[in-house]
Amino acid sequence: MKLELIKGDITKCHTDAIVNAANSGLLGGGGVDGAIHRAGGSAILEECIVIRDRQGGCPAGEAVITNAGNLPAKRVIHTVGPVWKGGQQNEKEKLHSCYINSLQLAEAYELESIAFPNISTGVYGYPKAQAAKTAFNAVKSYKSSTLRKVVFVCFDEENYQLYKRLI
Ligand code: AR6
Repeated sequence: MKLELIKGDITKCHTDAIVNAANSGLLGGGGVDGAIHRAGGSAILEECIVIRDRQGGCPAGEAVITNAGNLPAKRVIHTVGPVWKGGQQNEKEKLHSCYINSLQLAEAYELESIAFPNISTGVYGYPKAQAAKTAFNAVKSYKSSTLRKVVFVCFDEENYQLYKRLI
């Protein structure tokens, strides 16, 4: 699996899947979630509603997959990061699971490339350096036979510099 780093807007990515940092309600929100639903259009939300009706939302650390509406990607994987509460509430394990479960879903759908935002490092307040290490370690340790490329998409300069050092 090739690892890439870019600075920019994940809605512009042409990878097979892009990952959304969603909330457990799955009905959209601010940050990258808002950007994805705005750019992708209502088809994504419609599928989120179906999933929500079926399983009642998505707990932190887990992931679900939908169409990608008008986005250049083929699929959106919605994962729910942990809210940072000081580090004693299994935040690290949950964040690690976000990456692993998203990769597993991409593999189950035979996707070859996936782009991740810096999950939990916005509204959810996860310290960026710690989140970057967890994200990087999770992806690095993942062995896949179908996935060829993983892209880390950093929106802000601080995250970009942190990932640059790791990669
Ligand atoms: N492309 C890539 N990354 C982005 C973009 C974008 N277009 N926009 C923001 N980011 P956040 P969270 C980065 O707050 O912390 C939502 O309301 C941003 O700089 O989007 O997991 C959800 O509905 C940051 O580094 O997600 C949830 O309620 C990273 O994306 C809640 O926020 C994550 O910031 C989730 O909080």
